Amino acid sequence: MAVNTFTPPRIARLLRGAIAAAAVPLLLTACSSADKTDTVASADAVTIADQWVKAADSGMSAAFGELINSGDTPRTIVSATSPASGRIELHEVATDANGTKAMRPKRGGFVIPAHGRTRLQPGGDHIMFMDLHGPLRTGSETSLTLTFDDGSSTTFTAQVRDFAGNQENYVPEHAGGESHAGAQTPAHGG
Ligand SMILES: [Cu+2]
Repeated sequence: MAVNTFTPPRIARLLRGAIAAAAVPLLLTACSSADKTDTVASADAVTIADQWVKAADSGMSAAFGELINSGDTPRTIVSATSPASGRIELHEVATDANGTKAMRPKRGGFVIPAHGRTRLQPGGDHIMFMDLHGPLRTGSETSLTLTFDDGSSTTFTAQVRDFAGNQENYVPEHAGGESHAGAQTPAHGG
């Protein structure tokens, strides 16, 4: 349609537009190629959603939520800390030969698959608060820091909620029977 109007100023304007349009895809390419090198820290690739902590007066509690990995490689959480508990472990729930469910430290930590999710929930994997410094009251919040195997860490807050169902055996040392009545286990009001 503009075949007869190729005056020099018009061509220059067209060229300038073409160069500006080409610059945008170049920038996008640079960003996506950086992602593929896997230099992204795990803490930047993984987010948590729906996180919460079970209300408890003393002793033990647990945190739950959904871990979401937006990156191209699996990520692994190896430890956790919180000002609410002197010690925290990463637990799984297993069923023993007697059919009794008991929790235990999860070897290798929590793995979140590439572009996948790992759900921490009652009756399954959970972040175990082994030694509460004080009561966790319903409606309050506590902070929680997760550390990955690449050394990066992420801190978030989790709301304390009432939860009555799915009571696991939270003193695994007692799961084997009554023979260890005198074992050095944390006091457990229950
Ligand atoms: Cu546990």
